[in-house]
Amino acid sequence: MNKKRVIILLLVVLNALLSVYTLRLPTKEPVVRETIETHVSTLDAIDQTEALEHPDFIKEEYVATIPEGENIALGKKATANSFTQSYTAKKVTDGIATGVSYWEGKPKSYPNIITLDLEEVYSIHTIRVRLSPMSIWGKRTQDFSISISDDNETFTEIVPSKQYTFDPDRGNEVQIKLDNIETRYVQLTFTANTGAAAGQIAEFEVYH
Ligand SMILES: [Ca+2]
Repeated sequence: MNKKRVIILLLVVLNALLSVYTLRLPTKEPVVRETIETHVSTLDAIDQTEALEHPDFIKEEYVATIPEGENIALGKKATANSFTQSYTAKKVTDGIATGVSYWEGKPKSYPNIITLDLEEVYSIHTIRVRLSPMSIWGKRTQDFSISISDDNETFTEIVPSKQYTFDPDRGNEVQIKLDNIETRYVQLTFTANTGAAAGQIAEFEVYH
């Protein structure tokens, strides 16, 4: 064996020894894992599903609930004691809640009274008062009472004046449940509106 071969053999042996040594080197992985696990256990992270469902993180998506039955006000005659510009009472029963299809009383002339004629006596269970759902119709409150009549002369108040909130994030509408009241005329008397100087309705719906 010449000198060159001896050197090569020694290098091969040295390389083999280095490989064995490297394989036997203690890995730091268990130590690191232990550290991480320790921290994770103390952090006790909030369950992701729970966090996503927390009301502070979620903006509830409003889904309108249409009252049961039929809107018997649709296409019926509505009259008011006042209106402004082109926003006449007949706009509240045309089935269009958006755009300029709304009634607005004369500004600063409360009460603004609007009366719906159902043309015959019906048993009604829900009144739905709507403004345009577009966000340009910002959140507001309107105060009104509800009265009924069979002859359009003598009215009986069935729901005293109350402040109702109209919020575009909630469909810009309010629904008032009634105990199956029989009537031909339904009247709303407005005394306040924080979004305008008079009562406003895009659609005045009555369900039976
Ligand atoms: Ca309308």
